[in-house]
Order: sequence, then structure tokens, then C-alpha cells
Amino acid sequence: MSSDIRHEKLKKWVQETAQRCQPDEIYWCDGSKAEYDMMMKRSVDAGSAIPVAKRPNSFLFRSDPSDVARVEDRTYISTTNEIDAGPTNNWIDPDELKTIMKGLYAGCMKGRTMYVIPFSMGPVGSPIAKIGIEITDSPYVVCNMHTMTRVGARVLEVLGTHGEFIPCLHSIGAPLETGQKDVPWPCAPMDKKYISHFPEENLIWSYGSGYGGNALLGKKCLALRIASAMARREGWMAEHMLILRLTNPQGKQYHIAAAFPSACGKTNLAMLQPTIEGWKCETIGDDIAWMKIGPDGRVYAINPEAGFFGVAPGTSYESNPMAMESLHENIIFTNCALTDDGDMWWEEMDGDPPAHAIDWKGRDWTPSSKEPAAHPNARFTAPASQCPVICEDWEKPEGVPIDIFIFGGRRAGVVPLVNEAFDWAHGVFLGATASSETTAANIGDIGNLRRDPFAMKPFCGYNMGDYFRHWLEMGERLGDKAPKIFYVNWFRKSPEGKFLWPGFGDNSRVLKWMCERIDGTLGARETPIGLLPKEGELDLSGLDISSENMDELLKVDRDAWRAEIPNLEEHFAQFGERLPGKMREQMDNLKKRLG
Ligand code: O2Y
Ligand code: MN
Repeated sequence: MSSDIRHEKLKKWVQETAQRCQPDEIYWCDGSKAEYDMMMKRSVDAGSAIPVAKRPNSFLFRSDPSDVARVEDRTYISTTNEIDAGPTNNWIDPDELKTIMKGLYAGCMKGRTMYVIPFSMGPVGSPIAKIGIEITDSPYVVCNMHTMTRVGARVLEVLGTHGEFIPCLHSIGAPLETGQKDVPWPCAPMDKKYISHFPEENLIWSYGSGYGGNALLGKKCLALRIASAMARREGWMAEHMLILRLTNPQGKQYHIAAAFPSACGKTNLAMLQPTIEGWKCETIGDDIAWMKIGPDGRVYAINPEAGFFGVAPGTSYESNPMAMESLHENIIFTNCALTDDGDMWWEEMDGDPPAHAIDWKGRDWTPSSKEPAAHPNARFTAPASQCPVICEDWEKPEGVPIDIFIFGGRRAGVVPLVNEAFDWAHGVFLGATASSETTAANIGDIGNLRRDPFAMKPFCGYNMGDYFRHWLEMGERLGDKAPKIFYVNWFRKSPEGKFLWPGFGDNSRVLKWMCERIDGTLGARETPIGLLPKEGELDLSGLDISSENMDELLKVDRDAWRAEIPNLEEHFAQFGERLPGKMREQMDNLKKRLG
């Protein structure tokens, strides 16, 4: 195939990379089913994958226990000047980082095949889409890229002889000496892992990890970190947002893009089944949105991905029936448990746990085992097209017009169920100050408060202060066509520690209120932090929830908010000069309103 490649720059990059990494062979991926089947067969034969008997064309991979999640501490934004990466990113000077990584890449693919994956983020040929080329020595990555992106010959056609592409170099960092036996999940030790981004030259270099966001470079590395920097330069937006279409009983459509930190139920919200009569929800994307201003002045969004890389534990028919229905066939499972009848299991799946299973480390497991059967960050990789509520327009090249932006996080107290921004700048302030309490799935200590602006803290490819400015500028360009901005917290708890809001399908009640607000059919109660539902205006029909719980959910406790101010100020202080004046103004306004 390489002889067919007409793109000289691409050919040169692949040749140079092969010289450096010294693979045994080079394979150009065509994205075909035959290729996928061949890669899976190789993985099964090599002992890296296990066919899942109960689910056709589905396979289980077990990662090395040291390689189970994104590695934020080993993730770098490498810009010429440190200030351009900003205080929320790890930084190393580009020359220094390249020298270190060139040393690691030297001979790193010995004994392995180097796969070249041409992929499109977004429908091939969409005016919002971008092309990437991932070079990897991991068959697992190739198979996942098949599902998560659009791979193959069509992409090379669009690329032509001089088209622009984002080079994404990945190695698991585990060369094989002659005669050396391979392991099921080869990877490098933690201190040799580097997930590096060079936004000034649209370049990604990843080394040492084979897992998820570290290795499937189209996702977090390209579609968020590199794309966010490109979007700022080019005047569009690359956001950590799900996209959904809500249709009211009269058939009016609303498109919502919502940003939540990892482990806040984004995939569940994207596939929501409304509990309110006559409302319908359809999924467009569950993790990332790319948005451009269209010819009519509104903002249009596409989902750059083609699949879901969802967290398995906690996914059930109760929490997300549409995800469960997407998982019957053609799925890659990672670090889930294998049942004795050849099916998958993970914690909080419906029904009783199996009496016996093989856990994610390949050990016998029973309900009395001390450790979970599936890793808390175990994943399913599923084609988006298999979701029963995938929107018929999910691959529309021009995207869908966004009416509503939602920000949110997981907070046991203080933050009410829903809150509408006074205006765009206030909405940017809500996004900029978004916060969440950490859970097991997003690493670190459980329950710590973490400010996660726009849910982009791990994913913004440049200085976050400049990112706030970009949002403010986009608002100026959009003017009265700008979507309305809301903030939600599904996770508020009673003083006894019980969740106050049922969540899941009942979140549709909150979305309905937002739709009615943008239609101007409902008023709102003005509070120091924003506009909240008036009593009786949130549709609670058929829901068994006490008025005390509702009061608590919609309470704005001035003292509790005043107590947040020092933390908010500390958060903003880190951006120094790069914090836009309008954000400081918003902070002052909040303080004044709180009195
Ligand atoms: O741990 C990983 O490598 C996956 S992280 C991830 C995957 C899908 C969607 N979102 C995320 C995230 O961390 O936000
Ligand atoms: Mn995510």
C-alpha cells in the first residue's frame, strides 16, 4: 500500500519514524472489516485478547495492572514559552522533551509491526472534520481506532497529495529482542510514559502506555488538546461535551451540548430516556463536540468520534439502558470480568453478581473477594451506530445547531440542581469556576474538591486563561445567536448523605425547564448565583419527591456560597495576567450580589 501513497510529506514522516523506531514491518491500515478480523485473530493467537462467547465479534483485553487509565502526571503541553501552556498543564521545553522522547523511540518497535492508521475525526469530508495519522505498534490501538474514528482509504483520498494531517506517534515502548516471548499487554514503566503534545506544530508523541486516552490518539490528544489550540487560532471550539437532541411533544427540536468532568455520568446523559410524557432524546455524541459558527450565525456541532469508549462499572439497564443495548456485538471490552458462561460482568451491572468469574487481573473471583471483579476504569468500545437512540443526523457533515450549553460537576452540597446564567459572560464564569468532587474512576483521593473549568482541565492544550478569553470572544461573535448557558448538579446530597435527585431519566425534567426558558414560556427566580426555577415550574409530574428535598435541591445558601469565595479567588489567581478582566468583574459581581 505504501507505494500507493501520493502524499510526499506523509510518506517521508512514516519513513523517518520507521528509521527511528525500527519495526520489523510497516502495515498501512485500510479500515476494512477483514483487517479488523485479522488484527483480532492475531491478538487472540498472541494471548492478548479473549473472544467473548456470548457477544458476537466481541473481545476482552486485560491491561497490565500498571496501565489502567489516563496518566495526567505524565501528560505534557510542550510550548516554546511555559506561560502558553499555563498553570493547569505540565510543561517541558519542546527541544528537551523531544530529545528525551527520541531516545525512548530509538528502536522501540523492534520485533513488532508498525501500523499506520489514517483517520478522520468527524464525518469524512465534513467542513468541521480533521485528518490525523496515527503510527502505533499496538494491535489493540488499531482495533479501537477502527471503532472510535473513521479509518482508511477514504481518508487518504480526502487527504490527496497536499492535504493537512495531524501526525500522532504512539509506541507502547516495549521492543522485543530476537526470540523474546511477548506478554499479553506490553507497556513501559510509569516513569518512561510520556503523553506529549506540541500544539505550536500540531504534533502528538505518546510513549509507554497502551491504554485508552494515552494511546487512542484521536480522542483526548487530538480531538481535545491539539484541537482546542487549533480552534482558538482558527476561531472555533473543541469541547469536552456530549451532544444530544431533545424533541418536545410538539416536535420542536433542541440541541444541547454539555460539559462534565470525567465520571459524572456524561454517557448516561447523552443516552437519556426521558421520564416526561411525549419528550424524546437522541444521542449525537457522548464525550467531545467540535463547533463552528455556521452561515446563519449560529453555532453548529459535530461529534468528531465514531464510537463510545465508556466506563463499564456502573453501566446497567437501570443507569443507561441504551448503552447496554449498544453492547450486544462488535465490542472491545477492557479490564471487565469474564463470567463462566462466556459473558462480561462488572460492578453495578443489573441483577446478582455471578457466583464465580475471572477478574480483570485473570484471577478467580467470587462475591466474597476483597477486590472488584472489573477495574473501576474498565471500558467498553462500542460503535456509536449501534446505539438504539443514535440521532439520524449524528453524522450530518455541517453538524447540528446548538441551543443550550450546560456545565456541571459532582457536588454533595452548595451547588443547586440547576442554575441559568444571567448572560454569556456570566455563563463563561460558571464554566470557568466549575467544580467536582473526585471519585475512584478519576483517580486521586475520593471526595476532594477539584476546580475543573469547562471540564477541560486535563484537556485544554493551552493556557486556560486564554481559553476563557476565547470563550468570551466566541460569545461576542455569536451575539444574540449565542446558546443560553446553564449549570447543573445532579449529585446534591441530604445532610444524611442520600442523593436528593433521582437523576438518570428524570434529568429530562431539568432539560425541559431549560427548553422552556429559552422559548420564553417560563419565568425564573433571580438569586445571587443565577436564575433558578420558580416554585412549581420544574415539571415533577409522576415523581415521588418531597417538597423538603426540592427546597434543598434549589436552595442558594448565601453563607455557603460566601465560604466558596476564597477557593474561587485562589483558583483565578493562578491565571495571573492571563485571566480576562471580564472574569475578575464577574467575581466582583458575585461578591456584591452575595452581600
Ligand atoms: O482512562 C482513559 O484512558 C479513558 S478517559 C475517557 C474516556 C472516554 C471518555 N472520557 C474520558 C475522560 O477521562 O474524560
Ligand atoms: Mn471524557
